[in-house]
Amino acid sequence: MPGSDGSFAVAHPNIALVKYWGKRDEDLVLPCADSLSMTLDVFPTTTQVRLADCLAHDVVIVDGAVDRGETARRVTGFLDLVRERAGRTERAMVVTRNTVPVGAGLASSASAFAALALAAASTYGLSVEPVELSRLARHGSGSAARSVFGGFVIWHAGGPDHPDPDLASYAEPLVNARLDLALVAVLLDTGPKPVSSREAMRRTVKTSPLFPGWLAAARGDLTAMREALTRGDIATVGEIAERNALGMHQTMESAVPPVHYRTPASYRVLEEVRRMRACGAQAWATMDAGPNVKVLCAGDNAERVARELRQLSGCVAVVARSGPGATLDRAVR
Ligand code: 2P0
Repeated sequence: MPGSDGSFAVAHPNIALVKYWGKRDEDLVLPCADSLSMTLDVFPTTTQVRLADCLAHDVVIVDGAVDRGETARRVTGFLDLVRERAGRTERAMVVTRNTVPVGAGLASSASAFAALALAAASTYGLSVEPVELSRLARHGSGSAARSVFGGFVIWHAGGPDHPDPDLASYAEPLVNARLDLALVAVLLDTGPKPVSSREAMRRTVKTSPLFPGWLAAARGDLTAMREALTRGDIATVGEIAERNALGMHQTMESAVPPVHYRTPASYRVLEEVRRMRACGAQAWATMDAGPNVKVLCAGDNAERVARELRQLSGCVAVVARSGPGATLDRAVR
């Protein structure tokens, strides 16, 4: 049971090796296809949810400042769902701290809504069983369903024919994966992005002529990725992840109007990664809804790849490895 300080939860971002791009149901946040990710050990979000019955509305404090904008609106919408399921009405004080640069395509909403889901479920008395929690976190932000778990994680889209599609779409750990994978995040620009990933996804699904082809390829990518992770085959993991991510960017760049997250600096890093590979290095690029490039490599090679990328790009490059799932943290105050 939460104490008078409510519940504190910690969650980490994840990086998709096979991307989630496109919803088939916006209200329930149901994706068009399964996706597969690795939860990271860097950039955690810590969130406290405390009941505040004296308040007329929820108060949301992000990184020390009261938010009255889009973030607060999304948090309140999520808490309304939690309250409805819990049969409760009390408003809450939500205090959250991010260490990931917000809005830079480094999955801040994944760690944010995974931490919020766990802290809110605990405070309002809902189940904190991980699969149920992943379904709940999904309503806040799709990718948050995956950050509930540590390591390699698959998020099931759920079949459209399932009698309860909400129940059918959840994340779970990939149990047979055996690969010491690391990621080097090259931070080119950590400012806010021009178009939200939610809007970019919507526009892509509606208007991109490339989307159906990418989606069909992504389904094959997922099967091949699972097999490669089980074999510990880093070259295949890297190749699939790179082509899946670049294909995703092509879909949004061909939307109407187009969404361009890749900047000249992103293209330079993508080119450096190809050059490193041509010289024999095992390194593959992936990108999300932002300009930053993340480079996948073997864990024992990560520091060397990061040094080289810092030299070539002149940018900050952060090494991330496999990290834990969301946890309740009673020590944080
Ligand atoms: C992913 N991204 O699989 C993909 C790849 C960005 C690019 O999940 O609308 O913030 O809240 O469900 O989870 C970012 O999308 O979107 C994302 P919503 P979310 O990691």
